[in-house]
Amino acid sequence: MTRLLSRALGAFAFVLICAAHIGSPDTWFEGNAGPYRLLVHVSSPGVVPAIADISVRVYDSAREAGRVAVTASVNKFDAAGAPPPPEQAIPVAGDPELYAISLWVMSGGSNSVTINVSGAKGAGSVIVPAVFVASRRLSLDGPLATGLALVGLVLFAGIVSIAGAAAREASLPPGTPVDAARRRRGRIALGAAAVILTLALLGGRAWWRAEDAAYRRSIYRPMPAAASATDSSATDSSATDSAAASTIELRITDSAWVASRNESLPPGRSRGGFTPLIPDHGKLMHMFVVSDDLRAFAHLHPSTSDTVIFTARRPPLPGGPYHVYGDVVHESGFAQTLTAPLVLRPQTAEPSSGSRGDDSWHVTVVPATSGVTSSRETMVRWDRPVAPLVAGRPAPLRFTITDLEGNPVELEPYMGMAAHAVVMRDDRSVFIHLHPSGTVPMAAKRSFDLRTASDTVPGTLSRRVTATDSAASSTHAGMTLGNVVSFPYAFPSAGQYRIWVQVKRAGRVVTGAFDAEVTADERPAGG
Ligand SMILES: [Cu+2]
Repeated sequence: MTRLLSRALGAFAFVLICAAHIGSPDTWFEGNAGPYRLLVHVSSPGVVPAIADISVRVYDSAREAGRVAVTASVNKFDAAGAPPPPEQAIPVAGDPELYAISLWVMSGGSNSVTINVSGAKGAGSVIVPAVFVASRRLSLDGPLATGLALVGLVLFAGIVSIAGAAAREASLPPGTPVDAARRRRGRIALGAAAVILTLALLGGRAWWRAEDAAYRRSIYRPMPAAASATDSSATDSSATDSAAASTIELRITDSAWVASRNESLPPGRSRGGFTPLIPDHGKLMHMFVVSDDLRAFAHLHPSTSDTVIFTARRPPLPGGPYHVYGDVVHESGFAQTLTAPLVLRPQTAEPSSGSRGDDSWHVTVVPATSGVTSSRETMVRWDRPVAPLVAGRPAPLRFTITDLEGNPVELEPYMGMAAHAVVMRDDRSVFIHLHPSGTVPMAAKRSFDLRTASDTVPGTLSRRVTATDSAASSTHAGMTLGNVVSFPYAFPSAGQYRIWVQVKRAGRVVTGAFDAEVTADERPAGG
């Protein structure tokens, strides 16, 4: 019985599988709501439905403390659905700029959090896309499971013996001896109660298992994908500029996705639950190719004709085991990272760092603790906080870009952004692509900003998002950028991380690589 119960109560606790960005499910967003600049953090509960904790930092609002009103609401990506009324966020004691609120997330997938701020400077609001997926399975284990199993055993024995005793002597006056017939009746009742209770427990177990199986099916996994590389037919490096250049290919193998692309469906019809892809910074996929020893890194933009096979030109990366990460954004604002292992064969061309158009790559030959950059003219310095990096605690990643003499340099937008960063844990359990605006892809934000109540047919919204994305990518002339870039973030877990930071200067992409050691949060859980 104990075995049955403990088995029914689950196998192991707290299995973290993955989320839209690998291993880093929280949303960070820095941007403006009307006259106020905000830093928004939305914690991902990892199960749906559940409560998400949201914190909003209203920059430079300390003087207005108590007079700034912050409200928030969670809204599922659903054009027909009416948004819920916003709820009031509570000022956090001890921090005059910080407001906190906990809101229910009722359905998984692409959601958004709308933040409204009003104060002396005026009022404004901002929509922050947030992907909520079931990424873990909570279950019972250890002392709690054993304790509950023991309680269950006692209850079982209690009910069975009460049933037996009731049938045997409930109708006898006190002190009357029990005869053989009553004894037999008692035993029959005892047996019957045991059989009925066992059947009820078996039924309960079947129900539990069905629920558990349904939940396991709802746990999010990115679309499966496979990566491969082709070598150019020619052996000399002069072939790298010909059509027969070596390529790296990522192919989505999700059967529902592939079927929806191959069959002649009306444009935009979605199958397999995913809406069509929309471009982010003008690209349908941002492909990152990272060697398993983290020394070689490439940020590529493959071309595709069917959104199933994505092909990029191979940069001069050294041979060895790699993993490919393909960041895509769906029309619904749902962002996911497709991943697949890849083995690159060594090439005759010497591995090197460089860039070609918007594609860039960086090969470090020494451990990257000090910030090795891919350029001989540009330095990227990490303005590391004095305090150690702690898992789960906000620590903006700030970098200063200078020339070799330490003078500030002029940055250019790299695909419409001041900077791009990739954060990866050395065991590949965390992979995330950050911008100074946070973890939210700009395309996801646009899909919420441009959505109207009439966008009920998949494909209509994506056309408008595509139009504004290409307009935004081509009109960043005159955009003023300092030489300091900062990414809002908190490392999700303790461990060894590598960070690649990418900026553009004088028409060339500069990549800096940094190592970070993140320690565990020593504070008690829930603090
Ligand atoms: Cu980027």
